[in-house]
Amino acid sequence: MRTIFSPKHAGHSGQLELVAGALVPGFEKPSRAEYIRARIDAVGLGPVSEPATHDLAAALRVHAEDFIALLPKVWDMWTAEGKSGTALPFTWPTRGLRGDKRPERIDALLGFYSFDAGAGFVPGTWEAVKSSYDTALTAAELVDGGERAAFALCRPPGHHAGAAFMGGYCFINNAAVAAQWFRDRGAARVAVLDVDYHHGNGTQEIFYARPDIAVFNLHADPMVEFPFFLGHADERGTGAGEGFNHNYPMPFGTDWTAWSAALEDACAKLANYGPDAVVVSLGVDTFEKDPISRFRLTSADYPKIGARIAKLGLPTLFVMEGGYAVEEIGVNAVGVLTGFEGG
Ligand code: SP5
Ligand code: ZN
Repeated sequence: MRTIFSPKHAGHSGQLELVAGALVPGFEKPSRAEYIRARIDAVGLGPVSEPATHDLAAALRVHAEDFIALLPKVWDMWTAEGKSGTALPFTWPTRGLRGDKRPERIDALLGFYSFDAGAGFVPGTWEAVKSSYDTALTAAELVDGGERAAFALCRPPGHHAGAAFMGGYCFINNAAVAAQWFRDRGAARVAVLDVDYHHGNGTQEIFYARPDIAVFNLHADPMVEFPFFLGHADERGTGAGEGFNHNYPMPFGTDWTAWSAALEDACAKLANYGPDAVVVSLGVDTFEKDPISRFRLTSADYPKIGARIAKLGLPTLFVMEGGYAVEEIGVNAVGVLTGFEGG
């Protein structure tokens, strides 16, 4: 399997995030991608190449124009106000405030276009976000061109980003961009299978009213885990999209036995849906040693995930999402891919 990977991810580095009342170094750090990159070579997964540059048209198919227009400007607007450090919001237009007025100042704009303080900007953030987007599209082109599968080694991740908001380490929703791109290239139906530990709230929001892109999400119960405000089992889609969104919330401590039962159910429904392509939001923060998560998958489980996805027999794009146990992230993420290839 071919991998697309950009060294430009590394500029998104040193950003702080708010954890338990303190600003701490972000868990979503450059070494994550480097460990995966190294593991690809170690196991001989296949060639690795850099993405081609794309314009933002494919992003505008799933994101709001004003939101996408802001992203390249955030850092300059932040420093123009004399600020440094990590560009983070601190005010949000929640219930009881006005969400119809777009403020002028950058700190307010960050709140207007975020659902948390988890997507901080540093000087290299936009270039990394753009390279992650290019990575997803370039890998999608390989699958569209006839490859059985491809791996978009995206960083930063994307599945928490919605049509007009960032959050949860995510800025542009790479998996959603790719799924819509497959539709625009002629796929009648596309499925997104999100196996990250956290609910892919952005992907769900983007496709919630759509019957042509079905979304399957396996994740920790939002009653007790981030993103908290979406991801329940009763969220089944709306309007024409009713019945095309499938959530599998699971309790802390979920191991392979319970998790794989959910995967089996999702894969059966996915096969029945009959998509022309599958986009896998590949998070490996389900790992037992993940520092921010509470599932109990082991490294031996990840190849089994890949093998089950391969059994679908569909053109498959893997898009990297979360996973924060950096020393094992390469073994686990690439384990899914080698499992897919039957090795
Ligand atoms: C793509 C992805 O996996 N995003 C996850 C965003 C999670 N943000 C909330 C992090 C909460 C961290 N809690 C730290 C507990 C440390 N013991
Ligand atoms: Zn996650």
